[in-house]
Amino acid sequence: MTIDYSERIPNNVDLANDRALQRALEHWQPKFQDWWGEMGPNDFSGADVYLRTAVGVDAQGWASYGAVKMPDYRWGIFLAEPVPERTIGFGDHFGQPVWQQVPGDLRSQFRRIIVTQGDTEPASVEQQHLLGHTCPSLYDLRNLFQVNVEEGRHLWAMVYLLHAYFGRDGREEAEGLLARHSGDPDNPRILETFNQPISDWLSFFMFTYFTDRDGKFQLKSLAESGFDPLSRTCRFMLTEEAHHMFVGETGVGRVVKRTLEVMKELGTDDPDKVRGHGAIDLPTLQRYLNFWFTSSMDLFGSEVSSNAASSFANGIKARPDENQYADHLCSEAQFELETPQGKESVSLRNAMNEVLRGSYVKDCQIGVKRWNMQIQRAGFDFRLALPSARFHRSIGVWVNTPVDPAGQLLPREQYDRQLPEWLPSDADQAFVRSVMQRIVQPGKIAGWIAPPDRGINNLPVEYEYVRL
Ligand code: BYC
Ligand code: FE
Ligand code: FE
Repeated sequence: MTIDYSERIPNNVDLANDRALQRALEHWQPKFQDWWGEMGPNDFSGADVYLRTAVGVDAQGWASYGAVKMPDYRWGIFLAEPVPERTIGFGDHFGQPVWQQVPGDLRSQFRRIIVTQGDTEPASVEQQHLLGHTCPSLYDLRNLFQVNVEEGRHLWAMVYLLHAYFGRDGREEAEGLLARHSGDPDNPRILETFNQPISDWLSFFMFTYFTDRDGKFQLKSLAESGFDPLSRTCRFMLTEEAHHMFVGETGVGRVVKRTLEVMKELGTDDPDKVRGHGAIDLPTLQRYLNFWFTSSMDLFGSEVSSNAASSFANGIKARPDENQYADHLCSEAQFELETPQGKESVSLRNAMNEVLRGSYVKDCQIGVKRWNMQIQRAGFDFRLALPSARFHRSIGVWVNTPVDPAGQLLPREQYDRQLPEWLPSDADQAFVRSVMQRIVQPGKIAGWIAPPDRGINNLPVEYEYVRL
């Protein structure tokens, strides 16, 4: 089905033929726009931004590019094409046809997961609300806004499901998604990472590398869902997500590149000298990485989780790329878990969060390897590393355990003394903020980051991606 842009809400779900649903969503639309105007990048409402907009849902050529003022962005509802005769690929309903409606007994479980997913999307826009003011280039400013409008669209994706399949409860939850706010002490976002401020661009790049990658893995496991509309929604969201992680990987890579240039020029890796030259030293990058990686690890939930087991059993949420596994029932299998008390064997279904987290960690390694290649080629010994999964955890069996980034148990007082060395200190953050000077001349770039290798959609790097 093609996307209909003549409608008030662009969509490929034939909204025009469901008047009640259309009315309900058109009622929510101005509330979304108000939220965007208040919590989004509202100081840039008048800017022309070179944005991509979805025009189809097939993998090839799904987007069109052009200058758009963000408040006029056409947020819509786009589901990937249905797979004919699709069946449920895991759990107790294995082999049965997928559901086009939510089974009554699974309503609250599905709703909870959809709400949790939906909650992260506007949260990230709120977290990045002021970043535009300190952009290192127009190219980066455009990427920030591209990510922001697409996270707004991901909110639409979940709100569509809530309105279309969950009746009055769903409509209430859709209101809640605009009422909670990142970091609001009275009404915070559901998952902790989404209440952390993102007040500098290094955090933004770490967030899009590590936290959007949690999005990738969660969406992949929901794309396996037995509830077909959820699966199709998530499949299309994944095509958008790839760019967000690209922004993160290349963003960190460009910071590393610039830092190495300065290190070579000065002939030293002394952090103070590197900083004195306006670049961000590698140990500081490592501390930012430690923070965002460990926070994102918590997003997978506890290692042992009855919620995860029942989501798998009930056909709600599988493993990413479920068809790569031989056993789709997992009713007998066990999983060896590492806990502070030693090895423990748990049922595989109960360990599904840990399985997901394991695939995530592997994927995270890829970028770290690339960044380290850059450092190695420049002739320096420093290496970035993902900290151990035990380090600095706020969820699961390792909570409050004094382990260092290498995963070694430490005496509590030594841990407390050393922890500040492993995470961004106030001074680190103040320094990083101090180099974040706004650069908005086309083709110019801030001194702490290298220019990108290429521009957007085959345009040159110096293209005026945002006309302020
Ligand atoms: N912070 O059984 P447990 C994205 C709660 S990112 C706070 O261990 P479960 C994006 C949990 O909710 C992808 N609370 O975990 C990225 C539960 O609470 P209740 C987001 C947490 O339920 C960048 C309790 O602890 N999508 O798209 O198996 C930009 C016990 O939970 C946290 C999803 O997460 C935490 N970190 O799994 C924009 C997919 N962790 O119910 C967007 C949907 C756990 O006892 N969510 N808790 O009050 C899920 O599948 C699951 O809810 C979770 C947790 C994986 C989050
Ligand atoms: Fe998203
Ligand atoms: Fe994203």
